[in-house]
This record gives sequence, C-alpha cells and structure tokens, in this order.
Amino acid sequence: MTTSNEALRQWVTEVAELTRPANIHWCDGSQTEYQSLIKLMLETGDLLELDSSYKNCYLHRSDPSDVARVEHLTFVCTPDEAEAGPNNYWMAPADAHAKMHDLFAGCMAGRTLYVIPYCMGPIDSPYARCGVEITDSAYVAANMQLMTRMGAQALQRIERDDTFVRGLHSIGDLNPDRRFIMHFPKELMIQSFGSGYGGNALLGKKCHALRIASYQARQEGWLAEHMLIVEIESPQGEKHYLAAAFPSACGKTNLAMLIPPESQAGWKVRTLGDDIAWLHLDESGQLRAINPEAGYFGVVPGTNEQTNRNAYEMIQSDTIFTNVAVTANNEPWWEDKNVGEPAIDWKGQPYASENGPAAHPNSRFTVSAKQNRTYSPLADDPAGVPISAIIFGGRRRTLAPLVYQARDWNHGVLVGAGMASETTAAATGQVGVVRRDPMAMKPFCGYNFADYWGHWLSFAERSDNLPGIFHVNWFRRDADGRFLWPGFGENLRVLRWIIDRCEHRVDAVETPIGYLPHPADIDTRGLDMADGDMDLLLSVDTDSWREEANAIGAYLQGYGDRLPAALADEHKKLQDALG
Ligand code: OXD
Ligand code: MN
Repeated sequence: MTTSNEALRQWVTEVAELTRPANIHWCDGSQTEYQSLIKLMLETGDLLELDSSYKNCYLHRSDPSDVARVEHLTFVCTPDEAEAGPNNYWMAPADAHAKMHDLFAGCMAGRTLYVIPYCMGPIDSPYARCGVEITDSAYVAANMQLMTRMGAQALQRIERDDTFVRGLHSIGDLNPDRRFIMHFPKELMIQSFGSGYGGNALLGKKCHALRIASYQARQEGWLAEHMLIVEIESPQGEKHYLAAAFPSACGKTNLAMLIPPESQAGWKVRTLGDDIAWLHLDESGQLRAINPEAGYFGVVPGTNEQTNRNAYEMIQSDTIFTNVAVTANNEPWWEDKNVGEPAIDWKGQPYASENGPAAHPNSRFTVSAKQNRTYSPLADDPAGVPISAIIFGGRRRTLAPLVYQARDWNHGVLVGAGMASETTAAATGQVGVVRRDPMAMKPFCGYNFADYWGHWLSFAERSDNLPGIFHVNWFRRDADGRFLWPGFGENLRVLRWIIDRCEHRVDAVETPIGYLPHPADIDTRGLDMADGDMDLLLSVDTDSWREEANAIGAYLQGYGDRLPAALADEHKKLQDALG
C-alpha cells in the first residue's frame, strides 16, 4: 500500500532514508492486520498470552524505566521561547531537530517501519483532524488501532483534505538518557524517541490531541482539553452532557463510566469520552464536544466490580494490559482487583510484598471504547454533543469543598487557572505533592498558559450561551485522614445539583469563592455519613482560602505581563471577597 498524497509519500521516503528500516508496512486498520501484529508480538515476546478466561487479552511488560510520561523530557519547540511559556520545557526548533535527527539516524535498522494514518474524531466530522504516526513498534501500531480511527478511512480523509500532523516515533534503545518527546506546533510535527509508554508513544493522544491540537485550537477558535464527556439522563428522559477536567489518574474514567447507585433509580449514564474533549462553538453559540479518541488507555489498579463495574467488565476480553501482575493461573492481577492473588509481579519476577506493588501503580489497559457497555453512540456523531456544564476538579485533602459553581465564565476561567492537585503515578516523579495544574492541562498545553487563559476568556465575547463552570473535590478528608465523601457512583448526587443549577431549578449560597449548595440540596438519602460530614464537605475556611488565593496570585504572577488583565481582575475580586 502507498498513497496518492504526495506530501505523505515524500515524508515516508525521507524518514525511511534516515531511519533505514528493513521493511515498510502501511497500516490499513483491519482485524486481520491487528491479529498479525498480535501474532508477531507473541513470537517476539513483546506480548504474553493470558489465561483463556481473558479472551484475546495480552500482557506487555515494558522496560522498568519506561512506565509513565516524562514531563522533564517533553518539549514544546516554538521559535520564540515565550510562546511555549513557563508551563513548558522549551528547546529551539533547530536544536531540537538536530538532536532528533542524530537519534533517528539508522535507528530502525532491522526493524519494520509502520505507517499509521489515523483520524482523531468521527471520520466524517468537520471537527476531526488527521495525523500519521510512523513508528518501529508493533505494540504502538496495535495500541493505535484500539485508541484511534486508524487505517484506510483515515488515509482517504488525508488524501481528500491534504493536511495531517506528522508524528515520528522510535523506541530506540529505551535508554532514558536518549529519550525525548518533541513538539513543533508551527510545523504540525511531533518527534518522540526512546519510550514505548502510551503517553509518550501513542502520538494521537497527548502529543497530537492535546499539545498540538491546543495550539491549533487557539489559532482556529476552539479548545482542545483534558476532559471526559458524559451523558446524564434523568428518570424523566432529560439529557445533559457534561465535560470534566481532572488531572491524570484522578478518576476521569470512573466518572465517565459512572453507575447510578440503587438510591438513584431511573438515572442513566453513558460515556462519550474519558480523557480528551475538543470543544467548538456552533452557530447558535452553543459549546459542542467531540471525543477525538476511539479507545481508553486507563489506569488498571483500583478497578473492580464496586469502583467501576463497567470498566472491570470491559477489560475481561480484547484488551492489552501493560505492566500488571499475573496470578498462578496466568490471569491478570492488580491491586484492589479483589479477586485472586499475584504470583508474578509486573517486572516478571516472583511476587514478594517487600518488592512493592505487584502491578505497577501506573499499569494500564488499552481497549476499544465500543467494549464499554455504556458507550454512547453519540460518540460517533460528527456534530458532537451540546455541553451544559464544565467541571474542574482535583485531589485535595483539605480546602476545596465537595462542589461549587463559578459566578460566571470569567470567574470560571480563574477557577480553572487556580486548580491544584496531588500528583499521581501517571508521570515520573514524586507522588502525592500538591502542584498547580490549571485546567488539568499543565503537562499538555502546547503554548504559554497566559495566552491559553486569554483564549478561554475570549469565549465570553463570542457567546452569551456558555456552559456553567463548576469545581468538585471527591477527595476531601477529615482530620483523621478519612475520606468524607463516598465517591464513585455516589458522585451522581453532586452531578444532579450541577444540572439543577444549569436548569435554574435550585438556588445556592453565595460565598467568596462562588456558589455552594444548601446542604439540603445534595441528596444524601441512604449514605453512610457521620453527622457534620456534609457541613465539613461544604465548608469554606476563609483563612485557608486567603492563603490559597495568595498562592494562586503568586503562581499567576509568574506569567508576567502576558497574564490577561481580565484574569488578574478576577483574582483581585477573589482576594477582595476573602477580605
Ligand atoms: C493519561 C494521562 O494517560 O493523563 O491519560 O497521563
Ligand atoms: Mn489523561
């Protein structure tokens, strides 16, 4: 196979001349191709077969040094450093190109070069965008097939539109000293070397659909966000679509697949996306969302029948597991699976508790979204879905109440810009330290955050029909470290308040940080909560918030003169309200 698109043909030729592969394979996205990739990886040992009770499921054990995103090795390469901003690592494009050229030279000798045309978003959606990833990893090719609309149809669209993002990837020798993930937004180009980990190597996901897309979105007037998209249907048949931005490994997949508890009979929840949303204003000023992805690359530990039955069932077949443990009878095993015992850990060693968790805390499943029993067919609608509310959130032991609403759009942009959360195992580095993660985009915004906030603010000038903006915190604890809120399916109770606010059906308490629920307006029937828990969950401690506002102010000042005046004004209003 080849292509009628001259630019693509030429690029593949140039890359092959540089990287010197033994073979070139153009991916068509067929089932036959998927099966032959699996067969090949079983032969090479890149995949291990799991017990037949897990039909078509495989285990990949990565290099132990290659288990997460590497933010310190991820660069945005714009000609002007200020354009990348203090939120990104930056390298001059010429230097980055020279470095990558040296790394890629001859790196595919003896290997197959896979050409992977893919489409981010429904293939016939005006909001979708295409890319081509070239890689020497069969694991990447198989994962891209699960995660994107990949193959012949995407290639046809590229030939029709004559535009695509170029992503060049090689696992190299997996040496962490020779690992770089470079983004060239002006050239619509990504170059990634030395890692096979999803966030570094499946280039359609973080690299294209967030970093490059956020840059394009600013130029073209839309938003590329780290958000799930979920449909909530009431017992009366009223439907709402919510988009929610939480940092990595903070429960987006669980919220997107929420199962209404028995107390919420008649409510239905369907999933449109669990990680990324592309948001556009339509002619009527309504914000609409598509999920650019077609699969889930989710965190495995913690997934069980109680926490997320949909995900648990979804990964019983046709799933690639990365870095989980296995039981004595070769079933995949992970912490809090609540079934079976680990025999071999994620590194392939006999399990011993003193060596740490059996499954890596950032072990992952890759699975087609269509395997989710609550998959919404609207995920394939080219027009996307109308968004009623945007929800920001993070992991905060203290301070942030269970839920509050921003007064208006501009205040909501400050709520998003001021977000902070405890770090997780999704990225290499210390876990559990609170860091600023505006809009959950700290690792993913392809340009200067100050300009990004300016772009968000500009939506208020373009529509008077924008969604309400909210902030949630499922992770608040009491002085003894006990979680105050049960979370998971029970979060529907909070989403119901959010929907009632959007429909102007319920009033709220005005506080310096925004509108909070009257405690009686959150349905707590049947919950096992101690007296006073709800009051604590909905409390706003002015002294702590004053400190928080100062910390947000200091952070925003780091963006200097580029910081939009309207955001500085919102911050001043917050400080004045706190007194
Ligand atoms: C992810 C992440 O894998 O955010 O989605 O790291
Ligand atoms: Mn993510």
